[in-house]
Amino acid sequence: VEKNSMIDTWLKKHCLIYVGATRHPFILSIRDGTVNLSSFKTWLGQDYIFVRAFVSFVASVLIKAWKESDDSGGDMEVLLGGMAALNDEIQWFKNEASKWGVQLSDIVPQKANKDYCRFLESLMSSEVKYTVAITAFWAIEAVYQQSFAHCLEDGTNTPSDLQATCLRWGNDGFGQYCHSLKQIVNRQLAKASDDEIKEAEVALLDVLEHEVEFWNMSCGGA
Ligand code: HMH
Repeated sequence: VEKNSMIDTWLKKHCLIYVGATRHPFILSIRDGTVNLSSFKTWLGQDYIFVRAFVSFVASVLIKAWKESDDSGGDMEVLLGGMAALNDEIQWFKNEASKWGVQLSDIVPQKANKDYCRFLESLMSSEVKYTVAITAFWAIEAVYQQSFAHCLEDGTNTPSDLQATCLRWGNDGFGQYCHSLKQIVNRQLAKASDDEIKEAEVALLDVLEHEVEFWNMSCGGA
């Protein structure tokens, strides 16, 4: 079905870091039920801050789509659907935080989070091409989709009070959405210049590294 998928080629080439991001010890600890709840709460509070930066990044990708892509692939609709989901997600974080006794107004972003948000901000520049930004966007969503779907497979020990979290990113609808993003990326890469393709590959690797650091930070507890 997916011939000439540049993304699949890259994921094979960068398999180790990709597995590092999508099968991180933090995710494996949710999956086998040994997760430390203070790590989970750290992740929850830090990710809320991340998502607020992420919404701004997605807005910037939408602007690039409007300027650079023709209307044929339905890119704007896919991105707008993603933004609608993020609106939901922010409310979900607030509810979840109050459930777990996490005070969101007190959260101080940790270094890995600040570094990741700064990276997003660098991609918001109008100098950065749509192809590069949408590649990063797909990767950011795909890591969470792959990670949390892994916790929902048969025979896993995911604690029942974390199932809803895993379903948020591990549900089939989110999987479909990531697939739509991936198709957009592959289509963009197929017509991109060599320089753009190189930049997009670097952006993918940057995302994977930031995701690993973000999980590491969560494991740190505190
Ligand atoms: C750190 N990566 C991080 N947080 C998220 N919420 C996502 C990806 C996906 O939305």
